[in-house]
Amino acid sequence: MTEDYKSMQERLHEIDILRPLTGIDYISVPLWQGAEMQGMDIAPEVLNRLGLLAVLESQFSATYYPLPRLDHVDEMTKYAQLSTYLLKLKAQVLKSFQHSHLPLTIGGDHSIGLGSAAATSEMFKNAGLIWFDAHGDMNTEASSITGHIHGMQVAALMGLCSSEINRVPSTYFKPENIFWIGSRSLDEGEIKLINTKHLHIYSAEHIHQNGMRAVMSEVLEQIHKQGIEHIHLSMDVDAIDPKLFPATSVPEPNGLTFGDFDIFVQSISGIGNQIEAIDWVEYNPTLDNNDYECGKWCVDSICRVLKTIKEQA
Ligand SMILES: [Mn+2]
Repeated sequence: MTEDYKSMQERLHEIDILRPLTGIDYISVPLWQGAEMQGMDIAPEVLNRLGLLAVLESQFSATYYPLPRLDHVDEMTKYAQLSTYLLKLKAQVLKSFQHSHLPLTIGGDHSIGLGSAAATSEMFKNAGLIWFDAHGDMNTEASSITGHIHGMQVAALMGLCSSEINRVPSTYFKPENIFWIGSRSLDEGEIKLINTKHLHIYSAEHIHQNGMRAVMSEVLEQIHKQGIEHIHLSMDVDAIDPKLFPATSVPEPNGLTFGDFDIFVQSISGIGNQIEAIDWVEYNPTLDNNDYECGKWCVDSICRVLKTIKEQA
């Protein structure tokens, strides 16, 4: 860790008034190595071609911080290499907080959530995390079948991993402060963890049975009960059903509908002023149709989420 980084940490802790937000920092992260599948790395570039950067600049006065590519990753040292990269993202997100800006991190694969949410947990006491995703992403090095980091980052955010990735956060999320929305593909090791730690899992099946509105009102009630005042929102597009949103690399059937997503966005407007950071990940333009319909939905949805927050801030 560099001296610069350390002194920035000290300065950050002196800042206690972060609202009102004074702007949005759009951080693009062309990372695919956390998923070990290419395609997601060009998501920011395609979304910008579809108007994302222009609309963020014109309607939200956003500033653009494109992160460089991570070119070569060695299988033997991948945890260390990815951790170094994710620490750079974390530093960038901390800088946004320092300027009272809202960091909007666009991936890339979902491993980027480790870098960005590590900044949120370090910055805000008792921070909460909403993990909108078809997957649990809470495997450890021991339980992961693939060894892909984009399935392990929440375990690292709780401090449960053993490799270098566990050192990306310096403050871990309390397991009870994490809320999984839309999960439906959980590995054996993850199910064990859910049962031993009594994690808040709101599966897609549970949402189908009870409705998104009821589920989100329960989530918001828990957030309030646990005294969580600062929330990191991590949005993986694969939470949506792949019949509706096919442009993602690890699709899982029986997902959420666009209607569920709309209700989700309406619901979080109730805590819009508590949302400190947003990730948007796992869109794979190479799997989109010729009209980039999924990409256009992403641009529109990102703006809707931001609008919800901006109106509350
Ligand atoms: Mn996922």
